[in-house]
Amino acid sequence: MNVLELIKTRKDSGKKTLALLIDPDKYREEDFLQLKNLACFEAVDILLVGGSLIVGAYFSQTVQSLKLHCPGLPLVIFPGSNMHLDASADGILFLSLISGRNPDLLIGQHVVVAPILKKSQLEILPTGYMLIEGGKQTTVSYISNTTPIPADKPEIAACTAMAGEMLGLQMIYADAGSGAQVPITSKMVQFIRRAIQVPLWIGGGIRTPQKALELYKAGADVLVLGNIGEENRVTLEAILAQKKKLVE
Ligand code: 1GP
Repeated sequence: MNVLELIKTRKDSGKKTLALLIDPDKYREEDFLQLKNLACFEAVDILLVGGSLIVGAYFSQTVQSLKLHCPGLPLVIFPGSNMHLDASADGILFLSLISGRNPDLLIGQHVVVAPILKKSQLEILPTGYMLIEGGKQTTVSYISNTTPIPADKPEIAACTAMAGEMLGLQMIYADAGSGAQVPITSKMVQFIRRAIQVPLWIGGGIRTPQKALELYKAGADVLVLGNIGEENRVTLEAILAQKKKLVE
């Protein structure tokens, strides 16, 4: 089953999906192996690798290490630019930054990388990426040179997602950005959910089991956890354990 089918099948049967985002700059194999051996790790459905700015040269090494240790788990690239590619992954979020008005990230980089992706075996996941204001300027906002959608304007987020779906994008990912002070509100998630049928990804600043549950209940199909995995392993385990128990 490919990644999109997996997410849609889970969505259709009322199951929520959890994606763990691994930053190649912070990946430590021994730490990951400890996490992988915990019972709650079963709650992870997708491994995402990437970020808007990758400083080190460990992108491919990280993808290959994760694939080696988790051969059965879909591994999806979350690219910050068209340089973030590795053929060992299963798929790539082919992101169009629809909340912004930077043509390079709406279509420009896609044109450059399209022939390379065409020759690869990677599953292409056309995804409308919406950056939502999350309390402070994030790396992705700075690097992408785009203004996030204001956190208290759920109708803008809903209309943007609607337009993305109408353009044929297969998923919508609303992101407050890595390390956001404030995650996306449940109200905004509800607005977006009512506006679209395609799977909805939500991420950025999710740091408690309560918030994760709230966002799932508001209509998120996929939650992305990034920083919490690096900053607070105990909380990450609590969120995973809760997702395993309450949502499955
Ligand atoms: C960022 O949505 C992801 O693009 C994850 O954010 O690192 O804040 O969990 P965090």
